[in-house]
Amino acid sequence: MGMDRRCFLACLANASLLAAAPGAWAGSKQSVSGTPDLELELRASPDQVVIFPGKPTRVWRYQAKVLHGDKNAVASLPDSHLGPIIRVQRGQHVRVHFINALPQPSLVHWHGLIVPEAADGHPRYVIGPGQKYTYDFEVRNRAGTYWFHPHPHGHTGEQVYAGLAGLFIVHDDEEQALGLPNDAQDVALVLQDRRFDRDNQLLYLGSMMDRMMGFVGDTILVNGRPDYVLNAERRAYRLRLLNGSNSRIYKLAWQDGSPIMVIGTDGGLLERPVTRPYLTLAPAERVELWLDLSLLAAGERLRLLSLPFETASIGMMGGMGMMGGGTRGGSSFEVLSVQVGRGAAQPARPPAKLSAMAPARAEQAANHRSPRTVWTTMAPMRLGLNGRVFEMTEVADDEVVHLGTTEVWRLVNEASMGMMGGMPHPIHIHGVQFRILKRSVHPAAESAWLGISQGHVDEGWKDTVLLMPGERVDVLIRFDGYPGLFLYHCHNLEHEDMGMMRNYLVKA
Ligand SMILES: [Cu+2]
Repeated sequence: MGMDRRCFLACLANASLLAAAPGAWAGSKQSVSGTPDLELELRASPDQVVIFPGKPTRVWRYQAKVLHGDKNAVASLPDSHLGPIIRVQRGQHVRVHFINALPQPSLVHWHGLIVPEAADGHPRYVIGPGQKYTYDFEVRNRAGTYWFHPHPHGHTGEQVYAGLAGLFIVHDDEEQALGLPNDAQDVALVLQDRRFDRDNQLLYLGSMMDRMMGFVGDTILVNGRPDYVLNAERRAYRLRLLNGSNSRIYKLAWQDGSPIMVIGTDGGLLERPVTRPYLTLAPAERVELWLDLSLLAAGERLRLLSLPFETASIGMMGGMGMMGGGTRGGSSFEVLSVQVGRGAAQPARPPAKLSAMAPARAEQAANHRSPRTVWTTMAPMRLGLNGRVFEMTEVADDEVVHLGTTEVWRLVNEASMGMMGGMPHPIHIHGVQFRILKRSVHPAAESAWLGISQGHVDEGWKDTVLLMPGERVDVLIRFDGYPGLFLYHCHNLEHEDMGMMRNYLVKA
């Protein structure tokens, strides 16, 4: 808690310094000049919404309006305080004027997008209440489901928790030629867990344990609503799932046991559809599903469950089953249900080929024989990366990469296996989309790992990868975005806020 406060004050100090610095208001230095294709005002402010009968719930929310460009580029997430959904075409120049109408410093990170450093939402660009910041970037990413959320150091968890999470959906020509389900059949679903008090108000971080393990709620919300029902027709759907939870990992499965068909991951479409018996979805990860409801009977209800799983089989916590019990695993619970309509079935097939993807091989990286290694570390009550915690502008010698190069990063989650019995860490790297080369697991942690490892979709482009206790994952990263200071961190938001985050520098 002390560390949090210190960071908060440091952030404020930083904000005031930056406010006076030239360029801080101008957004990106590498911005495209001229009139943007899409210009938005995005405002974050407190609001009240009715989630349960009785008192409305106090939330924080984003609201956007189009100042210039396609008026349909912004849509609200239906019946939700989350969102909005911003839809763009690859190659478009986007300018977003962010207005912080919150009582706290904030800023916007465009999760998964390759944008210049000044537009990436690094916490050093935080702005205070009442201030404004302009994000200016060209959409370089492939068609896919990206998202945006606050990133002020020490307060990301509470701000996302309060309701700040929107979707940024990119379309491109390759994707549009596929004729995938669109309009009402293209559905975004944000999965979150929350706790509420008797007055319907959000509760956050009850204990030190919440902070160390990550917050878990006892109520599942989809698009900000409990007991979520998607009313659907008997035809094919494209479901875009975002795990917008602070720390909860889902093991998703259809209740009828049918396999889950996946067509996309964090960075867009896969080469071809794949199926999984269940899906493991860690915080910040996205998957796109193909769901053919023409196969179901009229009026049927299909439930999406989260199945129980262990997070660790070793050490104190795992041994006592604390992490496996109750909120994280324990028993199955329903995430959402799909109510199938009574109209005629309209069968459809997913395209056999979705997207062109070059194979990813370790040999493409100059350092493949000696990968750059990132260890999760845990000094007592101090989670870190390679033994370090976040410092606003600090970069160590081994945190420098060069623009235009390709590297293997070996992410290792073995150090935390001891005292706390192991914790999952979803690692997010800003400024890039990467490929997963291989996973392996320490023998002592294998049994828990086997319970979720069939649910990864490692074939596609990723910006966030789950490291289970005892796991190591090699990822292939090409630094072909922008030079500057970018972040890599745990996307368990409580871990991130405690400092399990570091800068890396991309040198031009
Ligand atoms: Cu973590």
